[in-house]
Amino acid sequence: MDTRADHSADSPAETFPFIVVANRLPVDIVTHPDGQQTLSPSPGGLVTALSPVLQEHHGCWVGWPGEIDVELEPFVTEGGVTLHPITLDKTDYEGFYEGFSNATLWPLYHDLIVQPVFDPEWWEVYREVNDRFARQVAELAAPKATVWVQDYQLQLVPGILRLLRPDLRIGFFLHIPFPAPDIYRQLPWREEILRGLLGADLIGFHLLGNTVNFLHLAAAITGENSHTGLPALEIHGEAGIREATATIDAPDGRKVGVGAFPISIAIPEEDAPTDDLQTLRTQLGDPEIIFLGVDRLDYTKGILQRLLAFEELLETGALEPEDVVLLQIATPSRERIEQYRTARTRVEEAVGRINGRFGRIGHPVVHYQHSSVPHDLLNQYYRLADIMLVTPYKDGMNLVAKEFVAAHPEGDGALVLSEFAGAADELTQAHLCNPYDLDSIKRRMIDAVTELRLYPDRAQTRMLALSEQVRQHDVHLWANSFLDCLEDTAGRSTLA
Ligand code: GDG
Repeated sequence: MDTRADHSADSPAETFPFIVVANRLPVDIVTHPDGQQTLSPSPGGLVTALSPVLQEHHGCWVGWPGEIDVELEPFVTEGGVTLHPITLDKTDYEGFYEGFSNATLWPLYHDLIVQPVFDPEWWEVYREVNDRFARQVAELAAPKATVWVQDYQLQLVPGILRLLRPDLRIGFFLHIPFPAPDIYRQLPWREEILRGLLGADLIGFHLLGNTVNFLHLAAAITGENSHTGLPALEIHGEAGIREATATIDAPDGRKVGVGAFPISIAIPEEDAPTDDLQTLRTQLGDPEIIFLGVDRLDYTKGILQRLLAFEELLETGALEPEDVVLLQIATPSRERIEQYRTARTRVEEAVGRINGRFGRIGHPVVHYQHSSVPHDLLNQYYRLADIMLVTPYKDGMNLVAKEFVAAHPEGDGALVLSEFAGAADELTQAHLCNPYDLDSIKRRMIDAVTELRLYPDRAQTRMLALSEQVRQHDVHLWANSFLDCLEDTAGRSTLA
């Protein structure tokens, strides 16, 4: 989105036919020397996917600008999209964002990798903040507008909005996994959240498995649909696009669509010049094989496991320190939450130990950075890497795996991918590993190395198949597929 935060919205009473509501606005706040604050764009996959629809309809994006206690006026981007900031104070941030969203829902939805905290005060704040988002959207939405609510932080918004504005067409998409019913049922507020979601006309997940989990849960908790058993799930059969849909009865008698819509990426258009890549390779000591990891520093991502696998391969001599490096970008994330601090400490201890054991001065075997890199440089690292390591214990999709594949259209390189990343459902030609089994990660890393060294044709065939899958199923297809289905579910489009 070509955001330029220099002109304010036409009038506060303006309403919009298409609204995206997400925890974060697609911007960062920039504070100038004179204390003045403006917004600068922070592009991402979701922004790229939704920008064309938002621009076409002069739509509006409602969200938090990323800093507490900052009150900003709405802004209109150069593309004509209104960004409507929601203010969060310290109590909101701690209870809604760090607390209920990221210390309760996040671990629960990622299969209890760490223990979720169930705190009634956090739940209260989560409800209040969801209510604030919903009321803001209710004011901004034109009659019969389409509203697309994003992700686990805002699961009560569809239900509240439905009560405030029954005329709206409401879609909801969950970007993280949806767990098995027995895990979900631990949540003291499971029924309220489920009813919140059922306020939508269409509830989207990444995967068929998430959708089935949700259908079981909805039948068990609401008691609706229980007379007929699970509703029929229509399987569409193509990995990567609207894989399955079903219709269920909400407690208020409405029909609600539920379906799998695997998210994807915007395919990069330009190639970085190759001499830049050689410079980067030289900086890393000109190794034969560069392994790459790119993750938010999150305990779900399995960063420590991949470091331990790398260490054991060096220890046994399966890999030689002269031949290989591991480049790990770990962007800071949720740093005030205890489990995130512990995860960082363990990762950094392992990096230090491995370099101490196998590196030499000026020649580390692990190159580690705990800060984000600019988008263009990240793309160059993707292109430079020989083997991408994506080893999460659980991941809704994992866009990094798809970004790496898209950076290798010629079929060079290899991808080691966890079976527990959503992307594994589509990227079946990757070297799939079980991140809970260190030997499995090691085997797949060695398979990837061996194939690149000895059977390059086979390696290329795999990567070309992956590349084809990602290119044919980009993020625009994802957004259109969801919005088309929302239109089918909720009747004629007001966007038409
Ligand atoms: C959630 C779900 C689901 C990372 N480091 C840098 C950087 N990144 C960018 C990557 C990628 C994005 O961040 C991370 O996306 P992922 O999908 O890998 O993971 P989550 O952040 O956990 O996202 C996930 C996703 O939502 C979408 O639905 O796939 O399962 O957990 O785009 O490129 N970008 C830049 N510098 C970095 O250092 N510029």
